[in-house]
Amino acid sequence: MGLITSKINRRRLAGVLGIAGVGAAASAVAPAGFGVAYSDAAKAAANAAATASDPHAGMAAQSSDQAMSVDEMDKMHEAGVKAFPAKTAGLGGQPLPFELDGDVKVFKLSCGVIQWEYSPGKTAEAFAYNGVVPGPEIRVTEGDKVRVIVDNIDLPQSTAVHFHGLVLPNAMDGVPFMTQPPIKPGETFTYEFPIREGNAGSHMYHSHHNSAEQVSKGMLGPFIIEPKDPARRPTFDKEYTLILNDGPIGGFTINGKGFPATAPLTAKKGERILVRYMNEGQMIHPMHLHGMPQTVIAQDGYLLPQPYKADTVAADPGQRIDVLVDATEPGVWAYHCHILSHAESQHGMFGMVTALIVEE
Ligand SMILES: [Cu+2]
Repeated sequence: MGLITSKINRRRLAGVLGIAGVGAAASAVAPAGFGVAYSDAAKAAANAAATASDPHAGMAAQSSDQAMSVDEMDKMHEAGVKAFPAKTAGLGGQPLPFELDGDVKVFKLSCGVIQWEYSPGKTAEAFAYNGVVPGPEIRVTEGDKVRVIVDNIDLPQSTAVHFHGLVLPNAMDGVPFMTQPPIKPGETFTYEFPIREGNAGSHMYHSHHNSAEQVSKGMLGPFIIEPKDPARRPTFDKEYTLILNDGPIGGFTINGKGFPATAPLTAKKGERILVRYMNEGQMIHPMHLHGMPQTVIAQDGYLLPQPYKADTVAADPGQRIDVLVDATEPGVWAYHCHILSHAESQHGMFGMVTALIVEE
């Protein structure tokens, strides 16, 4: 009877804590009663949780020093916030210039391997377009004719580029063996297509070959289509694109960087900003802005029939969500993914954290 009770308690505890291995840890001290078992089990669970919350090696500063004092922990949290926004080498997502060939806008993307600094002093091997993560921003207008020349300069793999969200001819869809041969190392491929009316909005381009590795490692970028008639979109004073990713380069990142190397968003009081979330990762990322609501106006580039307000806006993998924020409240407002293990550890905030700074 006693044994059964103790088993149930351990199981219930494991269920509450969401940890599978708690029973074994508790059984080492089983006869001593629930209080002791709880204390030991809780410690074991805390240890397991600390380890489990760091799925990407080298991503966050989770380690085995569980005996951190209150002041030690606070100091690490403070240091992270004080370092924000921290300088790192490399800045992705900047506008890509084009050349005109007649009336065709010609963009060039090169593919290669780089070392990418995702957080101060921390680098990882990345597969990049034009040497940056995210790749540079391609921005065109409905009705444009577009050519994108992709040069696989020195990837150790073939690749192909898919223009995610664009309505284009099948042969330009960028799926090896389905619509085109793979672009082998040393080869180029030219994509050319018109930008259709009705396709305005926040889109993306990314690898569609060995994509779980190539996109995770940086082969992604924003593809923004302006409406031919700007009156068809809500107005705003400035805009930001936040590309979310999770994977081998820095774990949880916004625009290729993890906190404190993420860039803050800024606005003067009274300004309205547009934020384009683009989820290039493999997990959902509910982005929570403190202080002011977000008005969701578009999904995958398409304007919603009825915008709505929310304080936490999730983007599924592959989705783009556009929101407007009226910067009504001055101050430095935390802005982060609300899957907390994507944003904070016992060593402080990291990963998908930035801030909206509203100036008076
Ligand atoms: Cu997240």
